[in-house]
Amino acid sequence: MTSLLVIIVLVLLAVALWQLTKIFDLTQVGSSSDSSQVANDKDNNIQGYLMFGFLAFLYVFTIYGLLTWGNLPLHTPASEHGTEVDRLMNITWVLIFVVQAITQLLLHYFAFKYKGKKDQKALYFADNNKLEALWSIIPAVTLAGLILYGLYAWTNIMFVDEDEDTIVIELYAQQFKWTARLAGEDNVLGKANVRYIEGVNTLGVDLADPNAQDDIVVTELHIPKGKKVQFKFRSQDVLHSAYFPHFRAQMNCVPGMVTEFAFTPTYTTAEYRELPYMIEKVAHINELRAKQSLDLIAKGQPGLDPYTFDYLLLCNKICGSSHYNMQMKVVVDTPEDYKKWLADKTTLVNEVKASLEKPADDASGEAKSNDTLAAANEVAVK
Ligand SMILES: [Cu+2]
Repeated sequence: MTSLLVIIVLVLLAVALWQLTKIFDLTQVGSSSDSSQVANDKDNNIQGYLMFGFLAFLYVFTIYGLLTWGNLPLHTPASEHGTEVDRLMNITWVLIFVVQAITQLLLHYFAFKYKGKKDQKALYFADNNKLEALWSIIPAVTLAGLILYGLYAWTNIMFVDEDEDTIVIELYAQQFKWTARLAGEDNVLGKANVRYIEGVNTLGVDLADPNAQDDIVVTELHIPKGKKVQFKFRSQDVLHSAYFPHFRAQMNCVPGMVTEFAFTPTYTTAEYRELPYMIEKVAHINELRAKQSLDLIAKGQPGLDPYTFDYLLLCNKICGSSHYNMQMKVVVDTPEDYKKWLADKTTLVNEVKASLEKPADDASGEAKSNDTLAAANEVAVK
């Protein structure tokens, strides 16, 4: 509402200003000054120099932006293919930067050089084949090179050797959370379909499928360092996009189909936290949080906890009202820690069994799925 009022006030101010200039023009009628609507040499000169002014603004703002926000892009990639993605990205940036700097200079310089002059006629110039060939071929070859390099990098990244030893994990997207399913000892995921969704079985796994017997469902994802993880994505409702910024990986999650992406993590969470750039970044975030905490405490509210870095899986497709908060913590462990983490996990089949036994003792006879899941976990741990 406030912003609407501000907009209305701004519009009214603009209208008032416009009316005032009109009145001012009317007061000048009959005076000796040049009231012609055609630009004279003086006007053209001013416009010509303004062109240079704008060029200077562009350059100064670009340098300012690089200095102020240049540290914000993602830093060290945490996956094997990440360096390849970053190289492609950096080449593209450098190319764009150089071409932009030169073409803007030429554009503004020529606008100044060929500004209007009294009695000067424009030269009629039909075409120049040499020039046209030059400015068509150079961008075409550059772009083709860039695209071919991109395709080559993409094919390399997406290729998974069938004989390669990988870990298969399903990521299930729904408004607004992620759930992971580990393929278990056989490393094959059991079939799944939305029709099988019932109670604890929130991913719709076909519990009769032999491959599903050892599948494990988790809400916090752990993966081991140095081993290729093959992710298979499904979506329950709308389009989502699985985005692992630190691993330079992103893939759409499409209802009705399975999409894939595989990568090999190269830093454990603990190692990544120790990178000098990350230590500095976390210290800066905590400085800001400490300041904000003081304000909050002064208002009688609880302060903020200090931040520690964690890898995240985010949703990168605007999928609804809580899209911004659709995330899952991803922990990269050493292979030994990964084994330890995996050791006490219960299979989905056992969870379902436990949940079916539970309501029998339950007077109400029906337990909500979350409660059932917790209950099944409890039974399993015992
Ligand atoms: Cu989403």
